[in-house]
Order: sequence, then C-alpha cells, then structure tokens
Amino acid sequence: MTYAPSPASDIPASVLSSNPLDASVQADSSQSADAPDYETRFAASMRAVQIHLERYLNKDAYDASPEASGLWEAMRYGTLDGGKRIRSVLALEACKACGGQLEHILPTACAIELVHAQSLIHDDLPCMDNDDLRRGKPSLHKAYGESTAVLAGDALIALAFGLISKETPLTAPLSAEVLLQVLGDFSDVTSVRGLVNGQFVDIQHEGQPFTREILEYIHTYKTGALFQFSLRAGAMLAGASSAVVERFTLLGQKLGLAFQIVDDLLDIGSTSEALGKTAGKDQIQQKATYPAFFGEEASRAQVAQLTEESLALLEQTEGMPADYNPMALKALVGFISNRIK
Ligand code: GRG
Repeated sequence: MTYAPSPASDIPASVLSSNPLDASVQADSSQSADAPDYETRFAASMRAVQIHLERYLNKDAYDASPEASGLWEAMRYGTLDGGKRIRSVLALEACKACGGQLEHILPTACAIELVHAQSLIHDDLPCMDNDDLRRGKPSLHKAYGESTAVLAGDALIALAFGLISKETPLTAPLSAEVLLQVLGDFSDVTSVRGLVNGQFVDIQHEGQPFTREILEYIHTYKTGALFQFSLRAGAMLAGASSAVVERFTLLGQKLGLAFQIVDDLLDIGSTSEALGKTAGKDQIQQKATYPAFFGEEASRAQVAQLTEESLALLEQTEGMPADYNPMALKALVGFISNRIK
C-alpha cells in the first residue's frame, strides 16, 4: 500500500551483532519498565542513536571539505546537541517488540532524527514560526545565519534518504522490496503528503478561524506523520506481517496526536526555560491548538483517551513473536502523555 497519514522486549542477544552498541543495549534490558525517568529508561537507545548520528555527521567529512565546514558545523549544531530522540527511540522499540534487529532499524531511526532536526531548523526561521530559542540554545539561524539554516536543513533531508539506502544491511529477514517500501513511505512523510503539508496548512491558518477538522488535519500531518512513520518503519524493518504493520501505524497515529496535544498544553502551562523553546507562543501567533479549541481539561481528557487506546493496541499479541514484550513501548506511551518537556 502507499503510506499516507490518516487523521487522527528488548533485542534478543542473538540478533545483536558485534558492534560497540551491544553493551549499552544489553544494559538496557536490565531496566524495569516502570523506571520513572525517560532519560534513564531509554539511555541505551538514545546513546545508540547519538553514536550513529555522530558517525553520519562525521567531523572528518567536513575537515576534508574545508570550504563547507561552516555548513557541516551548522548541521551538527542542529542535530547532535539536544533533543529527546523520542521518534527514533519509538522506532527502535517498535522494531525490538516485533522481533527485529538493531542493525536494520538504526539507520532509519537516525534518518528520522535528521528530518526532525531539519523540520525544527526550518520551523524556527523568521518566514515560518520565527523563534530564537531551540533545545535551550539560539536557534540555528540565530547562531549561523538564515541562508546557512536553509541549506543545513536542505542537506539534512537529502542525507537522511542516503542514510537509509546506504547504511541498512540487506540481511535476512530484510528484503530489498521492504526497504524500498520504507523509502517510499519516508518520501511521503517528508513531502507534501506529510510534514510539509501540515506546516503549510498550519501557517495558512495563523490568526484565522479554524474547525475541528482543520485542527486534526494540521496535527496529523505536521507532527503525527513522523510518529506514524517511526512505529510503522520499526515494524516493517522487523519483517512484521501487514496486519502488525497497520496496527503499529495506528499506534503511531495515536501517539503523534497525543504528543502534539501535550505540546499545545505545555506551551500554555510551562516555561521557556523548562521547554528549551519559547513558551506561550501559540496564543500570541493565534495558532490552531487543542486547548484553544476544546479548552485545557477536554484536551487532557483526549490525551488520556489516546493513551488508553495506545495501551490497548499494545496488548494485542496477534502476529507478534512468542517472546513479545510490550513493556518498553508502554513506558513510552506513559512518557508521551505525562511529559513535562
Ligand atoms: C520535512 C521537508 C520537510 C519540511 C519540514 C518546517 C516543517 C516542514 C515542518 C514543521 C514541523 C514541526 C516543527 C512540527 C512540530 C512538532 C513538534 C511537537 C516538535 C517538538 O518535538 P520534540 O519535543 O523536540 O520531540 P526535541 O527537541 O525534543 O527533539
């Protein structure tokens, strides 16, 4: 099928190859699912993503190309320093839960982070949401200038596609056909069938009256698309059946919406210091948000409902491996609905 966003365990030791990530991933297995803190619970997955991102945005590459060193530096600034890595961690955990291998999901998980970083860099530009603060430091155009910010974002998108296609090993059970499907889905997500679409409609509706349908549309495309892709790609690259892939796609849809509603609530109820980005902007820019349309209490109730529905999806065992363990994904559902930054 063609992927389009619709509205609204740990890796077994046997699948771990002899790479430097083994120790950290295995260390993660010993953590209990009810560990309260996201950074602690998912430290190993976050570290795995960070190590690979560092490698892809390798300093040697720009040392060898001194003319473009400023661009490399800007790309590293926008990608490597900060961020919760929630989308890539979801992709890793989805793949693990479906019995997949780290080496098959890691390049795609890192590509997701590259595109996410790009979307933040471009979103902060004066011609978009115009923000000076991101991840607790000056946004990229403030640190490096607007033209570098545009070019750094452009380069990150293209690099993300190369990363999936060049770095994903075509070892069993992964076939070239599935990898091509993942690349096709990634194209939808990064194009006018995904984030760009949501951003366009979001900006068009600034200061304008909006309906519930428009609100859902914006959140589904602007934020939900990348969450859906993260869960879906995790299942696909694990070689899951199409029924499981669709179940994980639905899970990503619910989690993406919950994540964005919480984001809307934090914009009202938190501080720039805690968030690392400017709080209170949605009201100033008259954005289409859940609290603006439904009120805060009803928005929280919708997050609670999406959380319940997500947990129920994770209870389903049909098509899952015999040693299926949903605890890590359940912990991520809890983090998404209760997060404070
Ligand atoms: C993908 C080609 C292409 C273009 C992007 C600019 C744009 C088009 C889209 C903007 C999308 C956007 C900024 C959505 C907001 C999503 C959101 C809630 C971001 C905050 O995510 P966190 O909290 O950030 O995960 P960290 O810093 O933790 O990574």
